Amino acid sequence: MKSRPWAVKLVLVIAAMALAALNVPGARAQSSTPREETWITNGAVRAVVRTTDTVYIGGWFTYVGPATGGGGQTRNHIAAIDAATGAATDWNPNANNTVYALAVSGSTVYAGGDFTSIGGQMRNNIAALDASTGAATDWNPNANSEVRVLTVSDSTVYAGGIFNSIGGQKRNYIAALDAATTGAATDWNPNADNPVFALAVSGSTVFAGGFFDSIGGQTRNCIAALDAATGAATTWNPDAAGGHYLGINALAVSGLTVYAGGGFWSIGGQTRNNIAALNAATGAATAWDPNAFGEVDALAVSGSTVYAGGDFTSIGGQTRNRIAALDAATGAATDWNPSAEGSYYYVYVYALAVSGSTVYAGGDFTSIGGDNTRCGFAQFDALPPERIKRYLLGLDSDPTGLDLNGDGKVDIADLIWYLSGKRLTK
Ligand SMILES: [Ca+2]
Repeated sequence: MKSRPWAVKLVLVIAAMALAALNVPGARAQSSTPREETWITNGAVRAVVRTTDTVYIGGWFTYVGPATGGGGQTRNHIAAIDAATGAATDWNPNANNTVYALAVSGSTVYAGGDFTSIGGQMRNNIAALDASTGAATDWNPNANSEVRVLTVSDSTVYAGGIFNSIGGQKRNYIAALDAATTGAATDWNPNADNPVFALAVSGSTVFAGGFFDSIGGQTRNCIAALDAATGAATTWNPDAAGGHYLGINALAVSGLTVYAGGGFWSIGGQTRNNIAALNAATGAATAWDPNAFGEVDALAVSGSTVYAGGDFTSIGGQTRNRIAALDAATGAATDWNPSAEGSYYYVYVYALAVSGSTVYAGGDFTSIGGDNTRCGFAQFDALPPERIKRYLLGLDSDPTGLDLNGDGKVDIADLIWYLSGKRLTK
C-alpha cells in the first residue's frame, strides 16, 4: 500500500483544528438523530425533567416502550425513564388524566395537570410523589382546575394554571405553596386576571408569563416580574402585544437575560415575533431576534445555546420545524435540525430539557430527526467527535459507540475516522 504522509499530515492538522474548535466553551456539536434506545410514548409529552439518573416525563400518553415496538409498559400520563438505558423504570404513579407540569426537589417529584388521582391517592390537579415509590405523599394543595406549570425554589413550590383556589385559599391562576407542610398556600398572592402558563424564579424575583392583563396589582400584558416576598409586580414591564394568539408560554432565565416564548409580535419595546430576549433588569428587548414563524412553547438554555420548541416552521433565519438550537449571541439557528413531524395539522414540541451534552424533547410528534418510529419523546446526544473529545479529556467515562474504527480502543484515530467521512455511527 502506497504511503501518503502529506495526506496523513493534512488529516492530522484538520483533526487538530476540529478538536480545537470543539474546545470552545458551549460550542456543542449535537446529533440531529435521536438515540435509538430511548423509549417513546403513544401520546403527547408535555413535561420533561432530567435528574442525575432519571428523566421524568408527563403528558397524555398511556404507554411507553421501545421505538422498535413491543416490550413496553402501561404508564398513564407520567413515567420515569432510566437516563442510562433509555427504558422506563418501575416508577408508576398512574395518573388518571393529563400531566402538564413536573418539578423535582430532592426525593420528591411534583406533578401538575388535570388529574383527580395519582400515586394511589385522590389528588386534584397537583400532587407530590415519592421519587422512589411513585406514591403520593400527604402534600395536597387540591387545586380546583388545571395546574399548567410548577417550579420549586427552596421551600416554596410555585404553581401556575387555570385554577382559582389552591392550598386552601382563593388564588387566581398563580400561587406559592409551602413545600414542607401539606401544601398550604402561603400569603403570596399576585392575583392574576387570566391563566399563568410559564414561571421562572431568579433570586428574589418570580417571572410569570401567560394570558393575563393584570398581575401583582399592576397592568401587565402577559409577562411580569413579581417580588418573591410580597407578590407585587416590580417595575419590569416588557408588555407583550400582537400575535395571532397573544400569550407567553415559556420563560427561561440565564444570567441577566430572560428568554420569552409564546405568541406575540412585539415585546420589550421592539418588534419581536414569538421569541425574544429581555434584559432582566429593565425589561427591554435585547438585539437578539430569532424571529419565529409560529408559536414558541418551550425554551431551554445551555451555555451559549438556546433551544426552542413550538409549532414554528422557521426560526433564526432558517427553516426549522418545531425544534431548533439558536446561538445565544446572534439568534441564528445552528446546524442542529431534528425537524419534528406529525400526523396532525398542528404539531408541537411542548417540552425541552438539557443535561450536560444531552437534549430531551417532548411533544406530539410522530417523527423526529428522520426517525419515523419516534412518537412523543426523543433524546439527542452529542455527535461522536464531541463525545470523543470529552472522553479523551476525562470529562465523560462512557466509551459506548465511540470506537468508530473498531480497533478496540477510543483515541484520536476515531476522531480522524469520523472526520474523514467514514462515519460508522449515524
Ligand atoms: Ca478506535
